[in-house]
Amino acid sequence: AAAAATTASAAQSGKKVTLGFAQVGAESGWRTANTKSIQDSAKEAGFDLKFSDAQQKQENQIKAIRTYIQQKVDVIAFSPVVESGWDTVLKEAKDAGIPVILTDRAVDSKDTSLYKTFIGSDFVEEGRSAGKWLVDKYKDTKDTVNIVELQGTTGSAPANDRKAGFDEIIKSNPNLKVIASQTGDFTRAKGKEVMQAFLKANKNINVLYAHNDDMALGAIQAIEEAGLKPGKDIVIISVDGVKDGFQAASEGKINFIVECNPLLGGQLMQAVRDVLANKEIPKRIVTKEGVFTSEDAKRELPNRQY
Ligand code: GYE
Repeated sequence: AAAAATTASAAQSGKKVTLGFAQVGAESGWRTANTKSIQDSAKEAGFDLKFSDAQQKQENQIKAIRTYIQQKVDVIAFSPVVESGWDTVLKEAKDAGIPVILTDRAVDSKDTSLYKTFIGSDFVEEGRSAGKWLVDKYKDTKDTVNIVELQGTTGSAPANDRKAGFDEIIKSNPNLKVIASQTGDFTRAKGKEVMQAFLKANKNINVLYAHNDDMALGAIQAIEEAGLKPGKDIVIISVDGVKDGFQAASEGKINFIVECNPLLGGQLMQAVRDVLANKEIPKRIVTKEGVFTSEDAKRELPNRQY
């Protein structure tokens, strides 16, 4: 209670609100857009933003959070690189009376009092959307459909959930078979490398499901270098909907994109204000998004901001 009073009085005293944000890294186009949204929105809100990039390493994020605790920031926000292993550092923040807001990715902590809210997408639903499109596409096919999957960062919420949602839906058609599934760490370089290995090991790949656009874009290079046509010889589904993804989709190289909105900055700053004003806020704030075929992508591309 004493600590809560301290933050409340900091907000009331007219002193600039300090927000410590521990970002995952700069692994993808999605992440770049997300970082920009947070930086722009903090500026607009008049907050003092302390920003760190963990280069996709949990230990770096934990260090950054501990630094924010020492600096006595008003609020800590972060996008946890993986789901597990946060209880200790979150408890340290709680004991210091510093509220924590999760953005983009979830933690699997049993004690939900360790954070105020989680703002982000429903990744299971994204995986389901990808699966539904595929089930529909192959509903009349009698042959086996060989699927390869490029997973996001191992142990991350979007990798776990996008896989789970997709698997849940494609189960309904036993012809749809995931013949290989590996992490591409959400990056183009790794997406390309793993796709090259997939192509070498498997003669007959019909579908690629990539957990983000960047890995799909890397894989497209590998597919073209192997003399195959992305989007035709191999049907491609990805998640995010960044500009480069839309560009590839509008050229017919990606067949279906499930949108994941990176522009979380505005909602985050509002949540910071509410938390500091001791307002009740929902424990879960889900962002809204859509799905896009190649045709949709062609229309949408000129409007894409990121
Ligand atoms: O899909 C991917 C990024 O956590 C939703 O992280 C985010 C994911 C996004 O690297 O491109």
